[in-house]
Amino acid sequence: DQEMKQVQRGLFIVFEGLDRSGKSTQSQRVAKYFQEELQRKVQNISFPNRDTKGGKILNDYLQNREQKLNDRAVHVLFSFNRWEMQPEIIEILKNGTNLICDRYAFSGVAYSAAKGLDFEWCKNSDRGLIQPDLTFFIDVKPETIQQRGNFGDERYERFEFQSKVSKVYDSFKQDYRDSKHWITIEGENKTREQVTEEILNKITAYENDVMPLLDFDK
Ligand code: T5A
Ligand code: NA
Repeated sequence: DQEMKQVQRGLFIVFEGLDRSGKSTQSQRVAKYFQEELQRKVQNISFPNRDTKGGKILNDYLQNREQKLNDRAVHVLFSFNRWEMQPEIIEILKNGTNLICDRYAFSGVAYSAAKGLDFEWCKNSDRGLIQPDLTFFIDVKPETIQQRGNFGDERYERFEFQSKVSKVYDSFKQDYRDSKHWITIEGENKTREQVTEEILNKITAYENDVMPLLDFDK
């Protein structure tokens, strides 16, 4: 029925990148722009969500208080943490609120594969999750993040390890170079403001191109 009004669902935007690459900074700046300049509904979330049951274990693990977990168990916990949040994510998007999410399934694969776990195996536990409309990969070198404040506080914040994670992200970059859902943002030698401007331009271009109506069954 043409008379029926469909709710335009919210955009699901994800930020990916190495530790300290500027994801939180950009998530917040983009959300602020949506809210204040565009008067659009927006919400921020991040993974891992350290407040859920699974998230508490992950927090202890990342802060080196939990030592016994093996790599596969950790991988599945990160994935579980995303599954826990699916109903809430769907609800937010259905209500027409735009959702800006700091890390998602790409992180799950990148960090676990960097430990040596099989790449395809790593993808399995996230299959079927709601897919983001846009994933922004903020591309910054391990050398750069190492110079940033507080690098080294958590488990994975070591130069060698971040270099391995960077290689996995590079393979995503290759695999998705022609996808309109993945956008690599060159993050070297740019101010926070310059990075935000590029991201906002990409979002506008995406929305002018395709903004699908609510459809979670695909
Ligand atoms: N993990 C996560 C997994 O192993 N598997 C998974 O499935 C998931 C979801 C915690 C860890 O968990 C791992 C990955 C992580 O190791 P996290 O809490 O997201 O994940 O940890 P971080 O990525 O380290 O979060 P950070 O807040 O530390 O990094 P951000 O958000 O990328 O960086 P941000 O914005 O806080 O900026 C860092 C610093 O750089 C400055 C900022 O002001 C800040 O000081 N900065 C810039 N400086 C110069 N130029 C710019 N353009 C800058 N932009 C920001
Ligand atoms: Na960190």
